[in-house]
Amino acid sequence: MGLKIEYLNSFIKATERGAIGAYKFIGKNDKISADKGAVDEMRRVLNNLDVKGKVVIGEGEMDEAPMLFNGENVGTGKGQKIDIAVDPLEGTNFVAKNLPNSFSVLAIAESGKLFSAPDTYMEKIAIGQGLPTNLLDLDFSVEKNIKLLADASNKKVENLTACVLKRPRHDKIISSLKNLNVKIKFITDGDVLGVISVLDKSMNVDIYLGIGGGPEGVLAAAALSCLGGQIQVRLSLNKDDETRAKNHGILDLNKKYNTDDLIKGDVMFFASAITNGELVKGVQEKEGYFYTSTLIMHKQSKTWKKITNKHKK
Ligand code: VTB
Repeated sequence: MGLKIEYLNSFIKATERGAIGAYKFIGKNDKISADKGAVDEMRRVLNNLDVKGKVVIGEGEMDEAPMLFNGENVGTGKGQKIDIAVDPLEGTNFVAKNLPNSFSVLAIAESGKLFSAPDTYMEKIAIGQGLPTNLLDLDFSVEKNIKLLADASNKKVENLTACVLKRPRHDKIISSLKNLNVKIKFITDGDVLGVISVLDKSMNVDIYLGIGGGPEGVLAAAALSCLGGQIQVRLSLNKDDETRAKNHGILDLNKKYNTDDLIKGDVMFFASAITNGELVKGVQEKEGYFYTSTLIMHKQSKTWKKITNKHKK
């Protein structure tokens, strides 16, 4: 069945407005207001859409009382039942400090088809399209994964680039990559873009490795699933997190999930830039209008496009 094609035109408004909502907080050193600006705007759009939507990846658990919480129903209640994953402001630090690559992000799938990840850490390994299925594995050493990738993509190990979130927890991965002479692209935040950069040749990233947010992992998986990229993930939990994971119905805490376990069936992915991004331009304000640029992907129609729209202020 799949998602209705017209959702490409309606759901884009949710990330566009999310980006505009955060825009006025760029460089204001106020992460909380920036996030709230994005959430409020995105939520308003979602509640006007003719769908029976359920947020399966949101801003947190209901008892923490945020808006767009996990389990929140959105939409008018008329129309198709769908699952929604949101990150209204991916890269709060980037907006607060006026740095590139902050986005408002959303993915949708048919009801019951998106993995509801808890808000915990997650190990991730991701590669782009056109490679053998399940080529890499989180249980292989970095050396083995890199060699497999080099062979499969017909490149020399030293010509591969790995994207890694700069954190002390990645020191071991980083030293293995250095020993192999792999090029490293460090990011300081924003691993949704980090992961999906394996899809876009212009970003020159062959593999993403490391531990980041669980919800961000599912959003990135939605994008990879649209274009035939691959990700494997596993929750990375401390003691308190175990209850969180169990509340999400996860019984096997050590399970490794591949792209098709995270995203089943059709999926759409939207990312509107807030500050300027490597993939699309940030929000611009000119002569009474906001201009937003959004990366859109849809699995069933094999869509990958960048759209700039004009919004009256
Ligand atoms: C991760 C990553 C996100 O924040 O959640 C990170 O997935 C937080 O990691 O993309 P630390 O706790 O190590 O700071 C982001 O980078 C931005 O939301």
